[in-house]
Amino acid sequence: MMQRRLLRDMVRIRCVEEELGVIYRDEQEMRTPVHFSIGQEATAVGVCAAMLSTDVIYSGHRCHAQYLAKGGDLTAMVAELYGKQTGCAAGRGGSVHLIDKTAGFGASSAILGEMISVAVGAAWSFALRGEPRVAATFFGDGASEEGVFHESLNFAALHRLPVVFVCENNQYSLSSPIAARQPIGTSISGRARGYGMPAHRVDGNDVFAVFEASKEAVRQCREGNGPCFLELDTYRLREHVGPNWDYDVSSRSKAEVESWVERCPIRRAVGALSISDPDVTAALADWEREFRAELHEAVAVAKSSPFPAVEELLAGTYES
Ligand SMILES: Cc1ncc(C[n+]2csc(CCOP(=O)(O)OP(=O)(O)O)c2C)c(N)n1
Repeated sequence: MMQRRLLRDMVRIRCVEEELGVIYRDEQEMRTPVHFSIGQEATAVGVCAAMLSTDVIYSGHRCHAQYLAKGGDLTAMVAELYGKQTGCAAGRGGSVHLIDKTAGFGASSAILGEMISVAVGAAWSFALRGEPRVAATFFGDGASEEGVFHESLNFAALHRLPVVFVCENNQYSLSSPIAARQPIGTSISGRARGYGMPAHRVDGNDVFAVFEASKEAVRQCREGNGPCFLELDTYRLREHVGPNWDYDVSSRSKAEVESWVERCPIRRAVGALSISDPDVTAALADWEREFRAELHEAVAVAKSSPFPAVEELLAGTYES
């Protein structure tokens, strides 16, 4: 049943990231910055569940959740974090440069906003070739302040391209709150509407609401009616980069973070589902065991894999 699948996918991402966070901190062997989506799983899962495997998504620095939700290979992702040749970017990219073409995960990049334009380019190619495929691009509220965001929305609206813009509004750009960066009364979805596309603001911690809104957005794109914008309100529970809680060191208060722990998308989905599906709590414990074991297996594979050979390091660059 779809609702269970949505919950299960969120639990998998949460388990993978929580375990990775502990190993990352304790071992110091993954030499890559890691931006976790702990607390934001509903956005990736709800949107990706509404897409087909032939559709393509793009993301930014906070990309593990979307990669996994779209069906990206976990073993290759973990190997990438360890910088190994078996990684999804052959150990050259690290956590912020994931890719899995088979799963329809086009690319991610740490340059804020860059992938918004690349997704528009992909959607343009679908339109020119007459392929019934849809592109989606995930980015934060901070990235919506980049010039490329505005150019991309304008171009996509002008050419009626099949692209879903997914803004994960977690209210912060590093430790800078949105109120310190945008004039009072600004609405990111409102700005998108100004470019002439439908834009919806949705509770991004309600996976079922995200899924319903995404189905509609993807349908509209696939039917050739042009782009659609989703602003999904959510909250990053851990520090901007790394596995720790940050309320002692950043501008976020403990009370604020805790209020969002209460609104955790997994808790909420369990609460909603357990009314009609009382066995879900028991299933949850089984899934957690399964996913934590799956992650540890991927870590073992990554550790036993080779680093790229020194003489191969320029392979794939412009110079080679
Ligand atoms: C072009 C560019 N400018 C600045 C940065 C530095 N930077 C990295 S992450 C980040 C904040 C991003 O905030 P947001 O887009 O809201 O995403 P979130 O981290 O909240 O998921 C910034 C400013 C960058 N990577 N690229």
